[in-house]
Amino acid sequence: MNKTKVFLLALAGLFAVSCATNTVDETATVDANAMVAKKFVNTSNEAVKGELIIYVDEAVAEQLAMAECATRSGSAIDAIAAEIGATEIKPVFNLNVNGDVKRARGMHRWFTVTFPENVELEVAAQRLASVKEVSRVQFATKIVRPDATAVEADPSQCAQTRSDEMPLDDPMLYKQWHYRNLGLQEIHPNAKAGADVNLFPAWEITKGRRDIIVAVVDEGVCYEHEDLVDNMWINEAEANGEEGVDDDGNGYVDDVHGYNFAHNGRVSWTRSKDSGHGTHVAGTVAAVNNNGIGVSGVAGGSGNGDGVRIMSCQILSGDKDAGAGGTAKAVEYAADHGACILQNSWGFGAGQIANDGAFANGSTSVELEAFHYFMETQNNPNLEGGIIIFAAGNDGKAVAGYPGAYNEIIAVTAIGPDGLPTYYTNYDRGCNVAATGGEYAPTTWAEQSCVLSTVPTNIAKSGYAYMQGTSMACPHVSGIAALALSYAMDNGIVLSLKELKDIIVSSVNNINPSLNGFKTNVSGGTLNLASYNNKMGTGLIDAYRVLMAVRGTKCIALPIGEEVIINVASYIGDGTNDKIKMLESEISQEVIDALGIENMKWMGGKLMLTCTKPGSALVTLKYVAGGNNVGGGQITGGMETQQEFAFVARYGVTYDEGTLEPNTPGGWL
Ligand SMILES: [Ca+2]
Ligand SMILES: [Ca+2]
Ligand SMILES: [Ca+2]
Repeated sequence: MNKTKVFLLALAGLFAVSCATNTVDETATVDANAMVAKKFVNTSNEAVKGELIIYVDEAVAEQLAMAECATRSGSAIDAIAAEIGATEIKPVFNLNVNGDVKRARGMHRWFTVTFPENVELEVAAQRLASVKEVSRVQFATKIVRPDATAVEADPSQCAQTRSDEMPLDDPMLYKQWHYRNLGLQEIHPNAKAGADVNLFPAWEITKGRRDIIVAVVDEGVCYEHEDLVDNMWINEAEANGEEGVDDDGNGYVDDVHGYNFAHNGRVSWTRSKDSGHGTHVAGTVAAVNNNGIGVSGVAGGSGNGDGVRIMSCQILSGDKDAGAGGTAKAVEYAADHGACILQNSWGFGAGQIANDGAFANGSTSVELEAFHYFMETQNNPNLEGGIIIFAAGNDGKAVAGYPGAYNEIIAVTAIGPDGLPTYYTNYDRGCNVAATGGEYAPTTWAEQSCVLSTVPTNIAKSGYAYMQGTSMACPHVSGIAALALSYAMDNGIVLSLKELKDIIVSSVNNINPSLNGFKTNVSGGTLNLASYNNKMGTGLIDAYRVLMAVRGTKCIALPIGEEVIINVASYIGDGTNDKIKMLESEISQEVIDALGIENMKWMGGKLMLTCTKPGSALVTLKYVAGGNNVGGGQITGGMETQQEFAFVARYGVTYDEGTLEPNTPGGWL
């Protein structure tokens, strides 16, 4: 996550500067200055010099688009453009692709104005804002690099040394505790079984689909990486075209696997200051599965060319970033070229944008314009729109950074292998759901407790490394969103964007019961866990529950090591219907093994059992609906019926001390 200080809407500062120059009609000038100040989308804090973004009215947009010279468009802007020495005024968005739709949305009204860097930025902004036809002025805030350190994973150290059966043959999968956590001390002294995204049972249902494209907005993705190359999105016209030529006429030269919006060229990952961050994130979403090498990706397929595809929308490159306009174009590119999931492990500093109003209060930024375009573009027949997922940020603050904090975007917090909040994660306001982001083990700083994924070989010779951060938690959720969509496609289910978001934030396991006392963090400090209670989003995302929600199967959460009673009536209707009586149903050995079920018995139409380990399984429960006399083989008026349920056993599940029934969390189902 970057730590940019941006977007603070401190209009008062600009206002004061303007007033000081005021000599004639004070009231009129103050009013005019107030009008000008209202046009600013953000402040000049951390802004790039020599560049501003403006939003103009229809007529000026036409004139600027036609103009060959920045200062001679025949529009109201010419005089100011000449005054600030503007060298270029270019539309932000690419109207060559999907132009009619973009014009209807007003996207053609955004322009990037370029002028000499020695021109005072605030003065240039004030001058442009003084033009009546300019309704918004945005500073191009610098995006600071995510502060990511990759620690090389040595494949020989990562080879499987235990005898557990793994679902895929990727040799390093067994070190990816973030997918399936067995609670091993070799990973982390306080590792907790089941503190994971419950991926293995989800993989029994789907591992991805080729026709789903996930755009990674980040550093460049190393598309040559041995464990990513087969899951890269390919722009066929460019792949089979000529170098240096825009073969598909989309306005971008040689955009074979995406585009570098920071350096305007090919996707890259070898400049100094490149950290491997984009490649790491991409590997979590869709490293190639079951290919006998490296790691596994959440939606990386089964080894039969069926992984989801990664598109690299590069906004960070060496010491450059794409700025506000370039970032907006990167998001636009994703929407224009088929992506339906937008993976974003970047953002602005927590608390620097106060709230949704400050982010989008009638002065929508150019990035938000692009986000809305992405969300409202349908690229997949089974998802009505595009889903945007962001890291919540690593400031350790009780608020997510924007854009993730925005209400239409999912912001992901991070837990460690101990199932507890990490020392760095943001939490509380604006945070929606938690995932595994890893955290160095206290005192030992052992890296195995971070997230293991792919990096370019110029970052780590082996091509694999550990990193920690909400940046690493976020792609777990993007990958799970891809699995949800894969499963929806397999079953002909069409999801609205809201339905998919609802499924993701409600298919979670509760982490609150563990949030008491203190946790020693890696640098010897302590976290007061109670301050995270109910604030890590809805809970820890569970890939299996997500798929069950897509399928429409109810989940029954079961605690571990506690005797509980399952009464099917609690899960039907409003849960209080005494005309539903459970019949003895077959619980297969497979289910018993998956959850380590002990002491199972049927008593009075209820099922009593104890789970001894984390696990997930499907169970069909039979019951009599509407019967008022069940027993002794006699049923009066009842209809024998059955329903499929998913049992999910996890630590921290609570139950009613009186009835011994597990508490049923509300939510999507
Ligand atoms: Ca092209
Ligand atoms: Ca080309
Ligand atoms: Ca692999």
